[in-house]
Amino acid sequence: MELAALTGTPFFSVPQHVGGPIVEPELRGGFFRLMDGMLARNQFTNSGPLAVRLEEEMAARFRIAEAVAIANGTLAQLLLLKAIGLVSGEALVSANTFVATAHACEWAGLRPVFCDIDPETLDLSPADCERKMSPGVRAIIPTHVFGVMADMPALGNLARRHGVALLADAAHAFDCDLGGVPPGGFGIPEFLSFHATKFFSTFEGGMVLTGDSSLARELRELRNFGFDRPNDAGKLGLNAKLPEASAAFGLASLPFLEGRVRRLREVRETYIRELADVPGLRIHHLDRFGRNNYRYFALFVEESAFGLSRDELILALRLENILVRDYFHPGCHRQGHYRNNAPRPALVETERALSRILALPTSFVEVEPIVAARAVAGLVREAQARAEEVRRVLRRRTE
Ligand code: T4K
Repeated sequence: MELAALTGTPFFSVPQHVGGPIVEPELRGGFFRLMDGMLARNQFTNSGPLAVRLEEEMAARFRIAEAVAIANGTLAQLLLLKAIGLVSGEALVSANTFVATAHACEWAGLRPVFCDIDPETLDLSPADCERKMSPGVRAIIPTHVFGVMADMPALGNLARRHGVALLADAAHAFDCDLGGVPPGGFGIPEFLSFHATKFFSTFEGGMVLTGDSSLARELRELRNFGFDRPNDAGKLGLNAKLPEASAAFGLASLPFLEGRVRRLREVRETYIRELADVPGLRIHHLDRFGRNNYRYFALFVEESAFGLSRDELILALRLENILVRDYFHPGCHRQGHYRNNAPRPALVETERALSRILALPTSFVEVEPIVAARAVAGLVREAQARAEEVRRVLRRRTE
């Protein structure tokens, strides 16, 4: 295959993103029908029938008593923290998560304390949480990165021993599980994100899963300005309701999720087939401990064996219009807002993983997914085979 770094011509004519929304063509009809109904009813928001139906569908899907729809994942976490009174002290969180996980803690009044990861799962390390436990810690909040669920039994044990709360960021974990137990199934509340980039999307959206109906009632009041009686805001709430149009998109997607996961798994299998023997690449496992939705495909680039650094490979692929990402490099602890609060000692496993990680696209625009995945893998192989030339060209471009 010819490389754009050497020829100047990108392989893909349109950008292929990690996280471009997934919309099956057949989904549109169902969505527009639901939108027609919404327009006819003239109810656009305020817990309309579509948002309520989405909550019922999700409660059944996750086998949980309560699914509370919220405007996005960040607000779902914030309201959950407020509802259970986690509004001061510290929370142990992973540095390998989207910055929203740490931000929502701070908005609630909890100072995030960044802990290292387990190098196999890339999730919060129970051992490092144990080391960082202190009298100020009130909660442990792992993130199920790429849908690989954190070690909930070990974290649950730790939380119980130290008398702190455990909840989880399940933003990536729609239709994922740990040994058959889905988010929400460990007896603690978990929150989801339905952002446009996610496996299951409502454009923007989020949800809290809980078995506790009084917590669910509290969340429903908090997302609606704190109204606990008509025209009487008994508590400090805000506006975090899920619009009907968002719920409509989610509901219209439901019949397609089985096919979606199958296609994503085929893309993954294609990548694995084509990349498994490339020197200097190691593929991140997703389903060793449970079910995954395969929305993400991540690998680690070992520069000495691959011939290019991870960042050089990113540049080479961007020239092909393949907009790969290095999620969640550089880690929350290195984001401007948190830089002065650097963890000590350094987060060795986090730094190691995040300096090598690369996420490839799993959904594609205007190209058949398997054909596209084969092409992406072919370009990665070619970059490795011609690493020296590619490096020379990239260096010249950045001089
Ligand atoms: N916890 C975790 C673990 C999370 O991953 C997230 C969100 C949250 C909590 C918070 O949940 P929300 O409050 O967001 O519901 C994106 C998303 O903006 C963010 O929601 C998401 N995580 C994060 C992992 O990814 P970026 O800045 O990395 O990517 P973004 O939004 O630029 O999208 C990626 C690419 O996809 C774009 O370059 C272009 C393409 N794209 C994106 C959108 C939104 C499209 O083609 N169409 C689109 O509509 O943050």
